[in-house]
Amino acid sequence: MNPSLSSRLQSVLARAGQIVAFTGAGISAESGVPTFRGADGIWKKMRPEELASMNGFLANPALVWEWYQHRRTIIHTVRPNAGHEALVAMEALFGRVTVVTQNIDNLHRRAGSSSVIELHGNIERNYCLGCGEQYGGETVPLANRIPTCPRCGGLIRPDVVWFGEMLPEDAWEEAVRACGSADLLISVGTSGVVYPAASLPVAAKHAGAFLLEVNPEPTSLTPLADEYLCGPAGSILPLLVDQIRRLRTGALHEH
Ligand code: BV8
Ligand code: ZN
Repeated sequence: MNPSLSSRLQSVLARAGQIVAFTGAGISAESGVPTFRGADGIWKKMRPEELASMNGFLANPALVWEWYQHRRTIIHTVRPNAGHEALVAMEALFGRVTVVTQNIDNLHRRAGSSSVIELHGNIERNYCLGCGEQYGGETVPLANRIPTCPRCGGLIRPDVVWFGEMLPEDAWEEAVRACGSADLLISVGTSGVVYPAASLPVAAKHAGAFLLEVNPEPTSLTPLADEYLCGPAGSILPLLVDQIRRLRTGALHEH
């Protein structure tokens, strides 16, 4: 499959200065990380509110820790895929690609992206509910005892954004700035249903960005996209990089 890029997209790629890649769970799917809403979606088996919320955590911290440990185990066994790596290649071609990710799996950083904004935190980090002290991934439940803070005895929780929680202010501000000044926003692997993150591609488009969506299925964002490339990120993004290289060498004439 060779996505024939529209002449509009080709001209955007030929001169794009500010590129933002807005990513969701779908870009990590080919690494083997389950998405939330797909057929293998982790929310198929359990309700997100029970697990990815403060109430859920306080009601059953052991279950929530077990869920995050399960996801950490998966993430420690997987590697970034060709989709993550294509965004790194794009960064080399354009000098900078700002990755605004909803994912907590650290795969963009592991792939080598140098500008990653984590809207929903990072599963490798934890912090104390009592005093806010940060703890790393080595903090794990021992014999089902929930990790507590050696400083103040408070409960330690994963450093991720749960439902009903504010996004980290600095990450949000940085993401809004990047999306507001993007020439091209590539939305990859997100169903676009969780707010306020899902408002970012819309804001970018309204601020004048060319909105490109990469997803094997249409989403709520597709009607707004200037171009929709239907397919998995691991195939589409490397092809996009290949077309950019050919555009650069003139092998792909703009028509
Ligand atoms: C907040 C971290 C308030 C934790 C996550 C009603 C209407 C509107 C909003 C709300 C509402 N009720 C409640 C809300 C607010 C709520 C929300 O939006 N709920 C939704 C469900 C309706 N939002 C919040 O609570 C946020 N906070 O609003 O605070 C507030 C305001 C002021 C003051 C105080 C508080 C916080 C939300 C953050 C939740 N945390 N993750 C963790 O991971 O455990 S959300 C989680 O799901 C992800 O981070 C991501 O953001 C989100 C969506 O997932 P996606 O990444 O899109 O993945 P999904 O599975 O859905 O889709 C995968 C896609 O990939 C699919 O399209 C598929 O086709 C595609 N795909 C599959 N394979 C591939 C592929 N694409 C490419 N290649 C492939 N190979
Ligand atoms: Zn503490």
